[in-house]
Amino acid sequence: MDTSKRFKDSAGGANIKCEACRDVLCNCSTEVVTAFHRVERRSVEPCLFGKGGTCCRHCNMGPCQIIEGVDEMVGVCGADAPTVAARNFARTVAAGSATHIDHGRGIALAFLSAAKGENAYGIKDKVKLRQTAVRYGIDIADKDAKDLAIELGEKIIKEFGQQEGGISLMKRAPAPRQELWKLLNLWPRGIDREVVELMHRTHMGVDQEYQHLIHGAARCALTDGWGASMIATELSDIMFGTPVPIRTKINIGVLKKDEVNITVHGHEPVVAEALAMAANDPEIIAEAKRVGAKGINLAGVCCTGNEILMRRGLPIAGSFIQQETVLATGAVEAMVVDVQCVMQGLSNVAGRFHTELITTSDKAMISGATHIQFDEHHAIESAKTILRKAISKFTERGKYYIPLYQSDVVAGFSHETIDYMLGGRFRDSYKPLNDNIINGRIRGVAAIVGCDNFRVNDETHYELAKELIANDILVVATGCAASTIGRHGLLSPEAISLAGSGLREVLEAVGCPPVLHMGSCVDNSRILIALTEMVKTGGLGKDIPDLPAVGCAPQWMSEKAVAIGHYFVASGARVIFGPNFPTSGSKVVTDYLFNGMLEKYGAVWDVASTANDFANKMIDAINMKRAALGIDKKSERVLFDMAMRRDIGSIHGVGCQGPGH
Ligand code: NFS
Ligand code: SF4
Repeated sequence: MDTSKRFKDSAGGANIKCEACRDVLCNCSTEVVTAFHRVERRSVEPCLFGKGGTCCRHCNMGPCQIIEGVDEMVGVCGADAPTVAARNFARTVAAGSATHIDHGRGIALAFLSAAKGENAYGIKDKVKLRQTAVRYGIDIADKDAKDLAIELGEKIIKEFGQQEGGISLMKRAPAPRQELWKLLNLWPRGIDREVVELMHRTHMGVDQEYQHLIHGAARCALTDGWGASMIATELSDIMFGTPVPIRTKINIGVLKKDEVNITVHGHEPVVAEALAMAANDPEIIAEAKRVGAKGINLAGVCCTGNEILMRRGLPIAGSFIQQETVLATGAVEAMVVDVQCVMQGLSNVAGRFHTELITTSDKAMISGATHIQFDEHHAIESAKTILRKAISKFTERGKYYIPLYQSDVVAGFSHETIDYMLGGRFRDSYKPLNDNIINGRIRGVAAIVGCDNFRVNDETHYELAKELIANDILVVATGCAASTIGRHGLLSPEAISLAGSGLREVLEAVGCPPVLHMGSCVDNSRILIALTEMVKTGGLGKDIPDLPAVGCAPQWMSEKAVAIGHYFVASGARVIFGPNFPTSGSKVVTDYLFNGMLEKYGAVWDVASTANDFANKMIDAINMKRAALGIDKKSERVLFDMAMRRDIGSIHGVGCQGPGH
């Protein structure tokens, strides 16, 4: 792997100059070391046992490295490869689910405070408030928004600690799926309970039957998708507004040379929303001007970026793999972080410049960073303290370099927006989508979600997205995959020209880009609802497994991605991961996940490596579903050619602002 090329890519394709050699930002004199360097420098290759999921360190008789089929290579306790691989997989699901559950809980607590008027957030989407209250069985008659929100908030918070009774939002799923979940004992009982139970079951000497572990992991993952993640999405929408299509920009060039650059990184939108509100305060703007800045430029990184991009149209400076590069420009006064996907390496990069790295959550501190505890009950005051810290750094900015690379995007495709755009103002509906899938203009729907990863070629996401849209497949995207696709130009309506003729016709009529940005990773819950609506609209089968739809995470990195993948599979959607799979050390478990799950759950996992490999598998999966529905027509697989590649080149925004003073 060529580090400098990857680093250039993460800088939006530009040569970020270093202050001494004015070449690609290396580490020669600035000693800016990023993950692009660290991944190259690591002298030890990833351990095959660890990578394949057959290293067990669940007790102090180990660690035990297990080789499937070799008698001497079972654990000291006798655990074999399927048990260990399934146990590790389940624990990954538990950890991933826990992050979304804690995120959902944080949002629910903030929502209840907002309802009681105890913080600066309000109730923006009253329609969704009422709809959600009904889903929780609340009688909405004669209740004002405040009372309703308090009742809803209290009810949702109880669901986290509940022991029995079931997760309410699962009832949004297609009826046959709900029946199946009941039949298979997959309906989560309480949100926290499922994670605690799975941690218990994966302790040494508890659950040791691989299919049973995968089943436990499925119930836990469903708690994430249809429970905590959906709660996070819905309550964030009610508080901060349900996204509608919005034009903005993505990539490192959104930093501004003459403004105080503040990047917000992490996941929960409460801090970023408060910063956005406070940054509009005339008093704060005046303070920024007093230090010689023209204003305050708030830009996102990772999923916090996706949250404020979707709802406020604020730009995204970078995805996961760009987080250090954004700081390596030397142009960022402060990076404000909360939780998840925040790399420790940021502290070193920030330390090379005037940049203040500010942690805000009592759950997450980083050595070398400044901690300013965010107090949600005094959100604006907390935000102002953070902004003032950043403003004070502006005059300390030294040499900097902001590449001009940025791409125009249209984001904000909540499930409600898709419903509205496709159905029109007076008949919100998925019917036009279903009709166009049935008549073959649209072959199917694909989701490209999840992380980007320093060990994977950065281009997989957009190469894959191009292939899919060229083959008349409507693509939806979330998380860092959406940012990556955005910086390569495919979230813009101009990219319609790259779509196959059938898809193009539909997109031109409704005015959507060929890839719909549906939000952050918790917003994968929007995809669950979109799939459900497609089923309920009719004509495409009775349950999610019948739909010509498939999902993938080509560069998965975090444990959250595994939890997400598993709730999609347990919901009946096929999921393809890449470039490797976390249970590959056990053929037995991997075969069960890739084939055996089909009979019970109606869907399976799969793995692919290159964009072409993914495209082939995804198109085949969609074609198979079309055939089963009896709506298949002969349509040729379009291969991406050089002319199409050149077309996309003209969509990228290119150039540079030149080196700083
Ligand atoms: Ni999802 Fe979003 Fe990005 Fe991966 Fe991390 S920020 S929650 S986990 S890296 S997509
Ligand atoms: Fe080894 Fe069994 Fe202990 Fe795991 S639980 S470390 S396999 S002895």
